[in-house]
Amino acid sequence: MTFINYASREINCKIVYYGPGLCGKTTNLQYIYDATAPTAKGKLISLATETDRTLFFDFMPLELGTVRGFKTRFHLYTVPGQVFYDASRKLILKGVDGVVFVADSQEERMDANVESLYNLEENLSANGYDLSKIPYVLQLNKRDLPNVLPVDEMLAELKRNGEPTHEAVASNGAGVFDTLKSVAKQVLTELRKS
Ligand SMILES: Nc1nc2c(ncn2[C@@H]2O[C@H](COP(=O)(O)OP(=O)(O)OP(=O)(O)O)[C@@H](O)[C@H]2O)c(=O)[nH]1
Ligand SMILES: [Mg+2]
Repeated sequence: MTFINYASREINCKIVYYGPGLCGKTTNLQYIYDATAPTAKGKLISLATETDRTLFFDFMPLELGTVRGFKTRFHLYTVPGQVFYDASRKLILKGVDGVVFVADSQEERMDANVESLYNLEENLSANGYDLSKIPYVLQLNKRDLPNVLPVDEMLAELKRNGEPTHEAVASNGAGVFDTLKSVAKQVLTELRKS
C-alpha cells in the first residue's frame, strides 16, 4: 500500500517490526533514531507502559534518500509483542509494505519466536497478505547473550523461503542498519515492478 505523492515527489512506505515480547523491536527503532541525523527523521513516538513495554506501537518516519527524483520516506512501526495485544498487532499490519521479524536468540525464547511467527502469518493473511510474497527479513537478535541457540538451529525453525537473515545485537546497533537496508531494498524493488 505504498503511497506515492506525485505533486511533492515522495514515496511513502510502511515497515513493521514484529516479534515476541522483549525480543528487541523497540531497541532496533531506538538505535536507528539515535544514529540518524535530525534532518532525515521525524519524532520517535512510543506508546509504552510504565515498564517500557510497547503498549500500542512505536513509530518513526525516516528518509532514506531519493529514487529517480522521488524522496523515499519509510514509516517504521513496531508492534507490542505481549501475547494479549493481538488486536493492536493486526491493526498495525494494515497497509504494510515490508516486515522485519525480530527473533530472540535465547534458547528459552524459541517457543515464543515460533508462536509469534505463526501469529504474524495469521494476522497478515487476515489483512490479505502472504508472508511468502511480501518484502520480508528475519533478524536473529541478542547474539551477544551467553544462552543463545546456534544460528543454523534457529534458521531451521524460523526461516521460511529465501528471505535475507541478519544476526544482530540491537542494543549496540550491530546488524540493525543491515536489517533495515535489506527490507527497504526489497520494498523499493517491489515498487519498481508496479
Ligand atoms: N543483551 C541484549 N539485550 C537486548 C538486545 N536487544 C534488546 N535488548 C534488551 O531487551 C529488552 C527488551 O527490549 P525491547 O526493545 O523493549 O523489546 P520489544 O521487542 O520492543 O518488547 P515489547 O515492546 O514488549 O514487545 C531491553 O532491556 C533491551 O535493552 C540485544 O541484542 N542484546
Ligand atoms: Mg517494544
